[in-house]
Amino acid sequence: MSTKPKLYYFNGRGKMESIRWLLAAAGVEFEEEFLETREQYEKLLQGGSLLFQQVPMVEIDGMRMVQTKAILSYIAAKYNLYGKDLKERALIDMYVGGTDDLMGFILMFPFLSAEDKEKQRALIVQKATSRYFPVYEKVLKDHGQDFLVGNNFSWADVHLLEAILMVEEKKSDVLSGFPQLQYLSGNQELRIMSGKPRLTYLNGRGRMEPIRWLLAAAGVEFEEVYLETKEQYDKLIKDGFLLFQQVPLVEIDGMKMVQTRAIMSYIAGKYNLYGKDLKERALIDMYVEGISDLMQMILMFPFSPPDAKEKNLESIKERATNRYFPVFEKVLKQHGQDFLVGNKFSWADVQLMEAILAVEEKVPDVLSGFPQLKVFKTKMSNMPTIKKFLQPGSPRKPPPDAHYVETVLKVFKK
Ligand SMILES: N[C@@H](CCC(=O)N[C@@H](CS)C(=O)NCC(=O)O)C(=O)O
Repeated sequence: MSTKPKLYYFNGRGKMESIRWLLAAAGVEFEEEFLETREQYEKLLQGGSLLFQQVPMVEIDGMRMVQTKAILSYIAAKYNLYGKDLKERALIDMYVGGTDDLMGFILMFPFLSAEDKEKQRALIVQKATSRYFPVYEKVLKDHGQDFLVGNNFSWADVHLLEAILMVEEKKSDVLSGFPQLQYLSGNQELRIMSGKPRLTYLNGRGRMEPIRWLLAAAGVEFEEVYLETKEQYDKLIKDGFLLFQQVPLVEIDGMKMVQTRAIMSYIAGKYNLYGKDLKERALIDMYVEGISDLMQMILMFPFSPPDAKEKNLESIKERATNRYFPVFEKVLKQHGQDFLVGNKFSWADVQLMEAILAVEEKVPDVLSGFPQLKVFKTKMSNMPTIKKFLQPGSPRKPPPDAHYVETVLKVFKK
């Protein structure tokens, strides 16, 4: 199973383009296999990959999905682009449906004769300007928000932007009577094009490592800026990047986020790793905070004076074995599920996996009395995104060494 979603289609827009748009808008990288020959198509058929003998087909999370709408719904829900409740979802479905009808006029355009093309171009512009665009213009004007539904970026916005650009290709000034849509398209383009989250921290684990874990587990690629000098750090403060003059800093979705916990909540929420309701969220928060307390001891370990190291190591071992790991061993044993909360992969699982590996580096046999955690570790290691993160060359950082400690002290010297 590949880590990234893999898309099977022709090397052109067609029905796959909306899927590409939605993945791109969610910040998810994907692979593509372009169908060029009949043999390729037949191979897919024979392998049983195409439920209705049709593409688009997308391999994602161990499934071979067909039916464009079903694929889009799955991606929208997975990456939190599908509203916060059923009513928002209904609204998004209606808007996406309308936009889709408009796009239907465009999809067949390339296959028309030159004469029919001119007629179709006029029809597309007429439908866009008299039926569909006025709806969205009014919605945006009436509620005065940046996005179509629930003041949140959603699939409806992504789909509309795709349609706007397609209609603009047919008539470049088609938005001239639609000021709200002009704003929306500029705004969303920026958002979608703004690309990967950018992480600023030292070139080591520290407080950024759980953020790297979470993004990696969510399958999100990111860029990193490493602080090597005090001047770099002072400049960030001077330029107003660091709200409390501290890193981690994560630039994401147009925000300059600081405070590890806030950053991780945002990422967990955005990528649907934060439970299905407030109660699941509360449980995830409790687990994550407990694990963070343990991780705090590991975080500070390299900075402890040599004569305190042995004692501190003993405390880490004691707390892991007697306080934290037994909790998760019991949770997993009692509900018998693969994941800590709600039978679904969440931020809590990511955090526990990071902690298990970090403690094992210090106390290799720490899991000897925890059979459930051993199974959990194996399962987590085989999740495609985590598997990839654990491989050499990933953004995962090595344990802190003397050079790292020196750099931290140098960069943050008062
Ligand atoms: N509560 C903050 C604490 C951040 C923090 O202590 N960052 C350290 C680096 S790991 C820092 O920037 N220290 C410089 C300073 O506090 O002046 C968070 O979780 O992000």
